[in-house]
Amino acid sequence: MYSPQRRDFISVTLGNQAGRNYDNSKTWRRQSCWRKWKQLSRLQRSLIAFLFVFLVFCGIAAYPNLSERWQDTLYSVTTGDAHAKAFQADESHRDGELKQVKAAVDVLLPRALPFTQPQKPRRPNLNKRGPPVLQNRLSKKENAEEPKISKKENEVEAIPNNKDEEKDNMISWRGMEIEPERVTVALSDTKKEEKPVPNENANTKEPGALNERQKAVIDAFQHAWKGYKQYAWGHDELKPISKTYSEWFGLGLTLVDALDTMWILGQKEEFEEAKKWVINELNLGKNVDVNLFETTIRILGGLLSVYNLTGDQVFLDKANELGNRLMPAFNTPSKIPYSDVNIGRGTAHPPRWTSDSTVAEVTSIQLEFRELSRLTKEEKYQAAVDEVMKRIHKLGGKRDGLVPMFINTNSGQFSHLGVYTLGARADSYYEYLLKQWIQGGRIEADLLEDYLQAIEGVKKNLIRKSEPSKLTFVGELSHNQFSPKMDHLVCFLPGTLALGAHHGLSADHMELAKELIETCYQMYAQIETGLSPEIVHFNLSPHSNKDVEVKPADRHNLLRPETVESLFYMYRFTRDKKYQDWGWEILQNFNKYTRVGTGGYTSINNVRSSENPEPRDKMESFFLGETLKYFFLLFSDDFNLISLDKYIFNTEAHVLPIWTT
Ligand code: DMJ
Repeated sequence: MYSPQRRDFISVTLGNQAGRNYDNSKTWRRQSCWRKWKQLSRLQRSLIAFLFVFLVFCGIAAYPNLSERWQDTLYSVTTGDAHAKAFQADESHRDGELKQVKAAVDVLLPRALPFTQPQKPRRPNLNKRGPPVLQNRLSKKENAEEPKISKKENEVEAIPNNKDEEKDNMISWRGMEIEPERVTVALSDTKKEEKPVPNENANTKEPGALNERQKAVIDAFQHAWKGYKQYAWGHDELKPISKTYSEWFGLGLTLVDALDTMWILGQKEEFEEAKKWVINELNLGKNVDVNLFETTIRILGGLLSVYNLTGDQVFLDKANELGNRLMPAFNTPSKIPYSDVNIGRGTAHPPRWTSDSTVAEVTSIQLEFRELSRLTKEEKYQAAVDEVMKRIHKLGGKRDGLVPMFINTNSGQFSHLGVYTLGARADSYYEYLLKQWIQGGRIEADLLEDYLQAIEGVKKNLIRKSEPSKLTFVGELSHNQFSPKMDHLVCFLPGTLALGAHHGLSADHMELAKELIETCYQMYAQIETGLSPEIVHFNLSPHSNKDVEVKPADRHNLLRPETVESLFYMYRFTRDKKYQDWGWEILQNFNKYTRVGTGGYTSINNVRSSENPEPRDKMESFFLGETLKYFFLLFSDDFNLISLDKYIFNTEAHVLPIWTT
């Protein structure tokens, strides 16, 4: 009944199982296998052959998936899980353009934060496109908001609670990790303290030995002050040519703006004299309409700064009085403040022709009001300005984090949509996002998120290179049309980018800062007087023979500080002397073309004419408040003189402390 093969098969199998006759030789095994195969029936052989082919086919089909898993496993074994996650996120970034960025960030376990060096640029991912993602490393149990970005478009990865608790407390963005610092940010916390915090960070240090360039700045200051004192004492601005003054708010704008500069430059006599004026003459109850933003950054900021430096209570009392008088500006249907306040009557209103406010103005009063709350323990100041930021954070109408220039005080919505600039009416919105985040100890995630998104928005929409020298510049976007127009005001940006990198943000920001400060310097160097015009247009055509064009209406120079300000930051963070040298050239050109013999400096109408730059007969208060202060700090090699690890500058160069416990 059974075939001989079948019987043989059985006997061989048994013999093998018993292990008898097995001498471990390959010859024996080859012969035995072949014999076994020959002993099988045709049906059995076909079945085995089919099974074999099927298995090979399955193996080939499954190979790519398996190999990816092996790669990841191998990667996480060799580099750690966090890196593996980042690696995976990077890979997923390759899936096309990101349309919307939204992430929730929270902070759980603050600890002392060393001031970090910029991180090395990450391995470039050539396929990566679109704006950034702020990764939320918050554990689910902490009620993290779900990331709202589809995996396909870009990855937002809420990394689960793992053994490494510290990881959960980091704000992570594109692989860079920023640890928060414990600060006295919550007003409810500060309320518990009994007394206002006095000037705990006061910098009462005498300036060290001065170098020649610093002495030249002191000389410039004294010359400017001489004109102001003689012809404009106690008034807003000096008109140095006509030897008189102009009034804007009638609050001694130049005098108050210059107080902390005098202190830092060691001009003690002048300082004491000016202080007496503040005590005896500064009348904050005047029936006068003032601009909320300008009064905040110049006068409130100036008073807080000098309180911070000297610890003299009189300045804080004045600041508190002014803060109170400015508060009516926030009584609007939308909580977005009006542009103008009558500080005597306690009434506020928008400009006559519109119910809009300027976006930069309503978002660049926060550093000052927040600091006033911290010092006075009066919550209302911080509450009012935080509300503005909260609303703007959520608002539609931005483009890749870039904001329009106007906002309506009734609806609380952006108006005049479609125009995006880093220049006038938007500039300091970006600056204050970063600086508030630093001021508060780097824990307010919405500010960081908005700042990082905006910088990506700048890179994506506004950055171009000029011809023929390939200078990197920041243009404007108007209803999808790119314009190669750059205000001198935009030259705050290299300094701000460098400051962010110093506080742990991407090293890419520092690279962009280096390119942009070169451009800002060229806006001076390529002009006949060596002074920048108010606005330049860059050439994009490959056939152009110069990078910079200046329209007749844009040829003026108002003694603005932005380039000197950025040079100061760049020197502090790179220690590259070329930034000091560039600043020195600029100071000499201010002296050559804007210094008025009888005292003071004047803005000019035509930077393109070294023969006749046409004096405008006005010395802006920011020349003393900002430009000369930044020159002095740029030329100083004492990096503890207003250390950037302890202080931030408001947008008028007034010194405010970074909050610590
Ligand atoms: C200053 O009042 C401030 O720097 C403001 O942010 C912009 N304009 C002037 C200086 O140019």
